Amino acid sequence: MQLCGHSVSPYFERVVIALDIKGVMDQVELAGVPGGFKSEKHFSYHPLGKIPFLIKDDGTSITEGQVIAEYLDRVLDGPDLMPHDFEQATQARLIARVMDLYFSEAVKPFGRIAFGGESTDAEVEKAKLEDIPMAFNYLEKYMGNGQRAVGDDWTIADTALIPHLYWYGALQVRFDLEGYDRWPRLFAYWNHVKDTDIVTRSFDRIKESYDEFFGGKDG
Ligand SMILES: N[C@@H](CCC(=O)N[C@@H](CS)C(=O)NCC(=O)O)C(=O)O
Repeated sequence: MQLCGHSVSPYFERVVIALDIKGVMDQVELAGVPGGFKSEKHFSYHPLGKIPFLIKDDGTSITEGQVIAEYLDRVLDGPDLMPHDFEQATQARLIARVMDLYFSEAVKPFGRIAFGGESTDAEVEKAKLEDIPMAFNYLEKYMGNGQRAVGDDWTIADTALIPHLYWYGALQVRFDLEGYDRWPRLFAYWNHVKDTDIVTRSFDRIKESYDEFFGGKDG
């Protein structure tokens, strides 16, 4: 199987984190974007021309980072990242969904500026004072209080959180965004995981990927 995309994308990187936690990095080829980004071949695998996508051995593809991560969790060896307890599994999926739907939407004005685009002052202020705190309030409700996002073991929730929190950290420094202090569970979570090998390796991959694309300017 080929996992296509680049670690600069939080949706791609979460799948790589899943492979790393499961100890199966050697079972999936990290393939960039075959044919080039937005090529005809790219669109043949992903109708929107986005990353990530997974090319299975039969040549068909799966899109959406969360769906790919769940798929690989089921078909590959290693510890299960979807909790067996259904309540915990629901909590894990909720955390991933809050990050994907609300947090990533909230930080968009900063993302545009960081990646060379533009946002109005009003958009930036709203993101800083309303949308990001609201997304974190939502997340806080569903964060666990163990060693990891849900319970004490790595789950699919951690794979969703880690890359998004990398980007929040980068934006926080650049745009003077607030820390996690207002959200005790998120704050404690980050202190538990930020120096783990899983997070360190992920951050190294994201930085390397960013430098590849943007020459190491920021991030
Ligand atoms: N909902 C998708 C989001 C994927 C996504 O937005 N990928 C971005 C990179 S972070 C992309 O490919 N953008 C290029 C484009 O939209 O043209 C997922 O979860 O995989």
